[in-house]
Amino acid sequence: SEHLIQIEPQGAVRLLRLNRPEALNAFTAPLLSQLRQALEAAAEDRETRAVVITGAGRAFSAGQDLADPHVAPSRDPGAAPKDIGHMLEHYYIPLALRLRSMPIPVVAAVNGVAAGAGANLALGCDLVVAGESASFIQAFSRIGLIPDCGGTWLLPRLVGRAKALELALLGDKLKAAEAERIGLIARVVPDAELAGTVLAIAQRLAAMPTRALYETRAALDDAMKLDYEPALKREAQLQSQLGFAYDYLEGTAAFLDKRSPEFKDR
Ligand code: T3D
Repeated sequence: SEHLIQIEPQGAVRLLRLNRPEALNAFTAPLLSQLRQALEAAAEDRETRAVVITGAGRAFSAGQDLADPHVAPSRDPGAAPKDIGHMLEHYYIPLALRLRSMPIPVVAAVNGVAAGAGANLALGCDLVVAGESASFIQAFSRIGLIPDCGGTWLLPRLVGRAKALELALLGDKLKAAEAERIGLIARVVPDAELAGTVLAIAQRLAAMPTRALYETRAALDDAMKLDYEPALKREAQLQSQLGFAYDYLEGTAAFLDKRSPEFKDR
């Protein structure tokens, strides 16, 4: 079948490129399932220690393919209405869950416009780096929908309720620099430097203690729903586990020996 996700291994980093450039990498069921499978394979491969997701061509992704006959409402008044909830249940939710529970860090390299579910796929990654010509659009309200692919959960956590509602209700295009300014994304870089910067970040992450990175994401997400004292206790619990792990032994030994650590846990 067609390679809608191009998989490009670069040492310990695996780059996944959304590959429907002629359709601005708009999502179809096959593309979404290939992306989920590519994440699954990266999670299972012990040699892979970081993932990059980017788009082929001028866009990151235009979100759901609105011309896809499987989801596009029929204009024939006699036709039975389609339940687009199935698309979420079978494709977007499994993808969003797989992304959010990856054992290794995932960096989004946003190379152009990221709209609708395309924006929220990027925002669900651990680090979001965008080229300066990139932009983010919560396009859903424009077509009568709500932010999906994690948007309702991610947006208020990333930028607070006021900005989340501004983005979600108005559905305006937000330039990368403004996205960085309001804390929606981590960093904006010149377009020509995007690929190199993201690869360097992913390579750095790949050399870091993977399990500690994984627990860091988990602890931050947990803390969002905990009071202060339970969050402190959760930190202690995770720290206790990590304290028994090889990477902590190696990290402290390397520090005291003034050498580079060689982490192994994953
Ligand atoms: O349905 C369900 O299953 C529920 C799930 C929903 C999840 C969602 O993601 S809903 C949101 C879907 N996405 C959008 O609403 C975004 C629609 N697209 C745009 O707003 C704009 O195209 C962009 C801002 C992304 C890019 O603008 P621009 O000016 O750079 O390009 P363009 O000229 O608008 O688009 C180029 C072509 O791509 C054009 O086709 P043409 O004229 O060359 O034949 C355009 O129609 C097509 N295109 C863009 N986005 C989509 C698309 N075709 C299908 N689906 C798209 N999402």
